[in-house]
Amino acid sequence: MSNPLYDSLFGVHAGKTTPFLHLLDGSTITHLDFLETAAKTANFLTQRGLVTGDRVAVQVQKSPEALALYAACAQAGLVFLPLNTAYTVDELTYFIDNSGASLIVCDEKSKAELAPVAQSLNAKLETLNADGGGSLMDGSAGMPTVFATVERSADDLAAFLYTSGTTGRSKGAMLTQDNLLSNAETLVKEWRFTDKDVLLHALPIFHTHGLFVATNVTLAAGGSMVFMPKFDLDEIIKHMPDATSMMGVPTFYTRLLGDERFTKDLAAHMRLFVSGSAPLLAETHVQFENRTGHRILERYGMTETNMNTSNPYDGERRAGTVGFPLPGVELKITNPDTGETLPQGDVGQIEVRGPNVFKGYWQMPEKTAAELRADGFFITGDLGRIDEDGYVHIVGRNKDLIISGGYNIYPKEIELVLDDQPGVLESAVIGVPHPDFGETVLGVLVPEKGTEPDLDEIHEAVKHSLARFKHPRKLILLDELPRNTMGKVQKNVLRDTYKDMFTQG
Ligand code: MCA
Ligand code: AMP
Repeated sequence: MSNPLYDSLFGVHAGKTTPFLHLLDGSTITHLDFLETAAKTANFLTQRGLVTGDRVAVQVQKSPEALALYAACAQAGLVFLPLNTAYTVDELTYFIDNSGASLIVCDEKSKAELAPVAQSLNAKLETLNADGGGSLMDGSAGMPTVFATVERSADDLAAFLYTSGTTGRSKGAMLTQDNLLSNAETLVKEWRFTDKDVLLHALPIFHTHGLFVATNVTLAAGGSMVFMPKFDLDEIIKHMPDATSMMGVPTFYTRLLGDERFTKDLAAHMRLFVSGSAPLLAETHVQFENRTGHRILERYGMTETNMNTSNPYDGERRAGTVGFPLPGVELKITNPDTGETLPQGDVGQIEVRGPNVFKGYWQMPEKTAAELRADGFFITGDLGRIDEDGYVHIVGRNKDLIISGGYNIYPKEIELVLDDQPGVLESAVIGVPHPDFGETVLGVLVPEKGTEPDLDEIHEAVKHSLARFKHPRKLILLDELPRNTMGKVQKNVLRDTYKDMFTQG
């Protein structure tokens, strides 16, 4: 094969006039239409001077054209770099600079702010709006509907996804064609996807879950998707009777359970609900089964590894566990200090190896070496154990991370901003339980002696630097942070003190 990812996910559907995307206005986009848009876009990108291996940084709303841009990058051998639409210009500047992107594709609304960034970093800029308008599609409109697929091998890079870290600076995870393709093909088999499947797609397409799991699995199976711009309870409920499957973060499921229109009858045509990206409470699992008769299938993955484990399709889907390692994925529990494998049943750090595991962090050899062992095992930073039946349980994290509504938030990144504010001596950012998002962000500030920081101004400063979902929902002033005898801040003490802040009353 000349380009495994393109050929297996997209090219394989050439000429098919069956639906690929069902849109909310009732219209349908066939595989043929979709691939023609992708080919036109690939022609345009190439004509704009992009060459194999160039990075394309994309911050756009979810649309069929945005998905076609992903296909176009695969076809033209470009590295697709999707970015959360919530990111601020400060955050974007770092990603564009660090990745050395040759092209930025953004919404018309961000153009004025991003044009100087593009110019200073020597990147081209095109626009793509939520309705498909903008210079990217204007430029592609007159292009040929066929494109000679660029040769790529399984080990070539297909995508970069930025993931934050405990030091505050984001790292570009380099994903190869095979990382994406092998995982999609495994999941199709494990979750029994076929060309009869209609997936409710309400996730964003700038992260692994919505793009490399939901979309790639549907493509690999030849199915179709009800393609929603975002999670909208009314639309989910409206379209569920026509669908067969849904993938979502736990917030999707708690929101569905909070709506009385969500009944056993409504879900009768569905064959599979998948949850991931954050822990699904055992309680949600049980309530869901009581309401619908379906057991949610929980799986576990990461940006760097795609999916690692899954509960079984046939067999017991055990609440509070993430199931078994996927075929081809090795998983072990090790001692975080020595790296030695621990006896079965002990809690330790989760390490994984397999064709799904990324190639390393872009231009960060030390960070790569710290997390990806020479023998191929990746240190996930999650803590877990394997029970006597082989089910993997995630029991905690060995990394300072908050997961809010499925989005990862690294406290360090927020603390760096808070520490810089006038009157702030130091800060600690923690995650506390939240009924909708699972966890939410709380900022604890210690004022400099004799000062009283202006909390409104601090909220404003954070707004300027960081994406909305990272903003502390509340800031609290404390005279000092709890510390252990080594002087290390005891975040567990803070988490315990404030654990009921958003869940009571
Ligand atoms: C929106 N807001 C959030 C979040 N989403 N704040 C914290 N955490 C969030 N996740 C902000 C909005 O900007 C808004 O701010 C306010 O919270 C309430 O917005 P709301 O309308 O309720 O939110 P929404 O638009 O309905 O979004 C909630 C959501 C969404 C549907 C849960 O966040 C979402 O689609 N999450 C999925 C994330 C995902 O795909 N993760 C996968 C990563 P204001 O009120 O000020 O306007 S991949 C991954 O983790 C690995 C690989 C894996 O295993 O999958
Ligand atoms: P990210 O790096 O943004 O892709 O997030 C990956 C992290 O999400 C993992 O390291 C886990 O901490 C968490 N995660 C993903 N799926 C699950 C799950 N099913 N249960 C608990 N945590 C999960």
